[in-house]
Amino acid sequence: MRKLKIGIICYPTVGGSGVVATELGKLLAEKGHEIHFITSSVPFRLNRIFPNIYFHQADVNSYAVFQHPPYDLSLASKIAEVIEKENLDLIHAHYAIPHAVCAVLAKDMAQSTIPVVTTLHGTDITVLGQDSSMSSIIKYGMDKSNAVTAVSHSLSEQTKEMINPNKPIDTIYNFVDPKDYAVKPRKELTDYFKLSSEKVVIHVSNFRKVKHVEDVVKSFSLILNSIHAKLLLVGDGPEMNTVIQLVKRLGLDDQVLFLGKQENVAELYAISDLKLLLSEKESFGLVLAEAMASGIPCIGTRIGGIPEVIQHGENGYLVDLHDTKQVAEYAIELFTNKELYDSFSAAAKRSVSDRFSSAEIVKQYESLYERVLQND
Ligand code: GMT
Repeated sequence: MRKLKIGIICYPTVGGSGVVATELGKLLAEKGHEIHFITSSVPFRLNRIFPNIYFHQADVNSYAVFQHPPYDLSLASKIAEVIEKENLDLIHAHYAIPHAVCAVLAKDMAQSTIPVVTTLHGTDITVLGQDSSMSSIIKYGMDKSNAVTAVSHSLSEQTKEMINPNKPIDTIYNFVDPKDYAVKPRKELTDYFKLSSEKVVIHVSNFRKVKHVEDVVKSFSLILNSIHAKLLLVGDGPEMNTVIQLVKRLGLDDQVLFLGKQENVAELYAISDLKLLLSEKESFGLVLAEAMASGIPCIGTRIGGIPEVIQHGENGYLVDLHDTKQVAEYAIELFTNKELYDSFSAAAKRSVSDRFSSAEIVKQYESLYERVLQND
């Protein structure tokens, strides 16, 4: 494929969509494309210098006359500037709103015909799409894009039902680079976090209400009736205080460790045995694929895109929302049957390399870029 100049618009902070956008940019750069991140700060996963990756900052200032800082407009102006100055071939916006809409506005400002590819990550559709005042601008962003992708079939279907866009939606799954998760357990971490007889259960999220971290703690407390274990809670967010209170109430202070936001989750997966993700909404659950790449079986809710990642009874288990008893039963089954555990662990790694490996998924994005450029 010919080498392209690609502008990537995403949220730069910790979060699945920012991770996917940044990792995609890095992998495309490794393949020789020139990548221009246009974001409000340096994406947090952009932790190495690449000669063909550029960063353009959209400054978001507060002005006394404006009640809210004009993020979207500053970003659109910056995108328009970069389209012209760098002579970009294509824009890839992550999130329909605001980013696809910003890209479309920028294209118009720059009087350009540059194609816009939009990737839907979930929250824009599953939360904002329910708000009728937002659904028409989401539809606008999608219809004005040259191609739209969603990170799971579930999200594609849900978007069609809720937004009814005129654009078809391609499903391109999220991805991980399996070699990033081939990490050996560090002895000092293992010694610090657990006794040798203990299993480690891990949960990673932004502690939003939809993640139901309380169900993770309740399930863990039931697991403790049969298994010596520790729970690592990684991340931070609005529900943190509620979770802290629950841990206290259940008398689990010594068994539950709050690690806050962490960047190097691969090292934590390397010392973990089981991952729980018990969300009410989840378009894909990138953290599941990350854990599976480390050989960690996962238990997740039968919600959104999770059943496309966890294959029930093969590499993990699916449960109904709030069914903490079932979570504990499955966890105990895995912890007490080594043969079963080992087969789930191997299947978890295999399913990531077969279905969610970065090398394969990046090719799918490149073919899509080629397609929109040919149709241009
Ligand atoms: O899960 C979140 O709250 C963060 C959100 C984001 O924008 O980063 O995650 C969404 O996008 C991820 C990457 O595509 C998906 O893996 C998550 O499942 C999705 N979150 C939800 O759908 C709630």
